[in-house]
Amino acid sequence: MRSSDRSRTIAAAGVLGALVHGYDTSFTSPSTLQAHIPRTQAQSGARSSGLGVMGAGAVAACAATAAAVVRPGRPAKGSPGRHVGRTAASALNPDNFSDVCDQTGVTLNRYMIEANRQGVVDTDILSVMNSIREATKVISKLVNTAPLAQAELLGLEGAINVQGEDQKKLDVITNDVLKKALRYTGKLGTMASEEEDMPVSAALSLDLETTASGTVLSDTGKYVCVFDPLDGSSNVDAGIAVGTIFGIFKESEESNAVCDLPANIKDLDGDQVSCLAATLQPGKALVAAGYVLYSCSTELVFTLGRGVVGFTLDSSIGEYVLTRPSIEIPSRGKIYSCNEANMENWDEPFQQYIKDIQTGNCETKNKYSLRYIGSMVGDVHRTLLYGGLFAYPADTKNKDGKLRLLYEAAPMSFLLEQAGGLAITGHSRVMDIPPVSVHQRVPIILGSKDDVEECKKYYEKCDDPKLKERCANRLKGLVTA
Ligand code: AFP
Repeated sequence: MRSSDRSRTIAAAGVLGALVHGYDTSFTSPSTLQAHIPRTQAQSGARSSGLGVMGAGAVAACAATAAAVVRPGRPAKGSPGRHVGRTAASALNPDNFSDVCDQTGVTLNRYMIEANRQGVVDTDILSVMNSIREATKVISKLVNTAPLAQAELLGLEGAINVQGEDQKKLDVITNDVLKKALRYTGKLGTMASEEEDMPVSAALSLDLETTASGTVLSDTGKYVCVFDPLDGSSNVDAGIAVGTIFGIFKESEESNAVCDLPANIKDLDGDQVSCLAATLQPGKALVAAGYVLYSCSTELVFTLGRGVVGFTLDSSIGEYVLTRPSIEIPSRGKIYSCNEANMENWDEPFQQYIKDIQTGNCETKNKYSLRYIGSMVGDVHRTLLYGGLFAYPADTKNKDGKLRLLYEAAPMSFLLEQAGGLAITGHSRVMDIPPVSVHQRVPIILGSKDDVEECKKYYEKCDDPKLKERCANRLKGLVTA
């Protein structure tokens, strides 16, 4: 647990991981990438205590929804995202759940209770996921009803967020919804959001003593949650798909590690330094990650480090219901997704790769189709289900691309790897990059394993030393972005 007097300073991020979190910061060749499987309680044989086979919440949900008659079915064979035979580290098998309510199917609550029973997650993660569930239901409602709400809700709030972008009211509101929901778990040590300039203690700047209901919040959190509450928000006025992205790290138990503080954060107080140290972990340290897509339907897709599962919000009962028990990305696709307007500025290998898949001058000889929403969650969701490739590569203007490592690229990479896909920056694996700042950007190319590997060959063939150096430096935590 963090305490305000704990003095932790931060080293150059390349060493930070090793010092603070104890993981391997060495270069991992993307050509030998394997799905990252974090140490879970299941893997260590530990088992958390507490909840029975069917929690009271799940029973109540079933009873309360007896009028609903459709039990969500499984995806048909060959349908997008169908499980195709994962063995190791696969998602929970809902066929083994006893007493599933015929009316609702497997709700998210029920699924998480089973995950806890099976030792995949502890009760703290359960609480954090409960908060994400409740907050994203509210965000779904806000997004869906935004055009009906007051006109000013759609407009600019007038503030500029920490990225220097116009901050829309919905950005602010959704950030608040998620932040408050997460704080009230009492299970988080630290939170970092796209909308905040620095990570914050989950207990700080909130009246610790008592909430409105008189509940005392505890500062016992051992997890760190990073999130982008409303990614793609510039699309929201046009009613185009947007999403929430989240990632959950575990706070290091070696919290007294002493590192050197980079000059630019010397003004931080002890708590801020602790929060920063807890937050700056590479993707391979994530214990859970996912997104919620607010579109024709509201889809929650996540990984607990054991495969990928998908839930759909059934608004008639206000519950997320399991609709994709195990998602595996096809090993090849026929769709690429990127902002092609940037093509002439892209790194040469990516330019060449795209030209070749456009014309069929590639391994499959297929001419790929372009689909691009400009909303990462929507574009990644389609890529996950249909296969192919989503990318926001580096270009001459943006040498680190546009997307944020901590709360966009890393969680999505974890998810993609858990679904059997890959995520690279060009030469290196996104999950291996130690962040040096909360809002650090990183180039990303993710998707079907064979497509990403084919794309990576273009980078390997390219002997541009500057490009190689940029990739290598990111892995060493030498990026200043
Ligand atoms: P906004 O949140 O400002 O709409 O940005 C969305 C985003 O971060 C990501 O969701 C998209 O993939 C990407 O930016 C789109 O960027 P371009 O508009 O440059 O293509």
